[in-house]
Amino acid sequence: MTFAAAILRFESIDSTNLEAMRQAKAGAPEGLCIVAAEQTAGRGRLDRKWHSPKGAGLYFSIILRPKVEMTAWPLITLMGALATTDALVAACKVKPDIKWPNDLCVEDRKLCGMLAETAETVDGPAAILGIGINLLASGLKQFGDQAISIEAINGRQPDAERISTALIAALRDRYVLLQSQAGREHLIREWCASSSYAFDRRVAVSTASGQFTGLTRGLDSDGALRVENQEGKVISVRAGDVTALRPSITLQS
Ligand code: BT5
Repeated sequence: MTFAAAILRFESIDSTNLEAMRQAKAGAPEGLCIVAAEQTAGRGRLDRKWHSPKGAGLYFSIILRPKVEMTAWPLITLMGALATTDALVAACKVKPDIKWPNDLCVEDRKLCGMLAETAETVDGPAAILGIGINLLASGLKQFGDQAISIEAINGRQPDAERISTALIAALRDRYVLLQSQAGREHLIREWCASSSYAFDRRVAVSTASGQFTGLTRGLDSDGALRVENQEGKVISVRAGDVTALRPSITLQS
């Protein structure tokens, strides 16, 4: 149920997720990590890009072959968010907020993005978990106040090696836990305790089938975000973007 981590390093690569996918299809075992100093085609969700200039971020992917049914695979993104939080606390004393489903933010600015994908391989389906962490402030100007780096938070450049070592250790621990009995309930509980988005947050939700606003009401057991819409109906959001809205002001007469 656990893995021996090995790291493949690249100076420059298209995307660590794409390389992990190629390696998984070629039979790589779970635990293989891909780390690159630069990505020339770093990927976000829905064909978006992850800005990955040389030396300015940690660009990391890991191959997993989870022994849980596929309906629980969306929990891998949430597990990644918790493991990255553990690693940033341990290595840099930074405690980010988790924004559903795949962002870590500090002061509502994106510090880290996560991209979980699946790959069909001869050894069965694999999950590729990609994690991008902004280390340096340089190169983020184009995002204005939407993005932030560890350097900007701590006032000094972080030790990338220390973060990736802490990240692999945290991923191993969280992965073992996820596959243990009651591991999923534990994960959901801890996620909710680590995210200001879990409960009573006014959000705008944008999905392939439309947009609506509402109040967050925790997570389903498969990691879907529960959002109560204006009509009081709770909708489970499995894929989409969530944006925080300012709390509505109630005027008293
Ligand atoms: C994500 O997508 O946040 C997933 C990012 C995953 C990146 C890692 S790096 C290692 C591995 N290999 C890959 O190729 N990918 C993974 P999404 O939620 O769709 O957010 C993408 C959006 O974030 C973009 O459209 C930009 O607006 C913004 N963005 C791009 N680069 C950024 C950066 N470095 N810092 C903050 N925001 C960024």
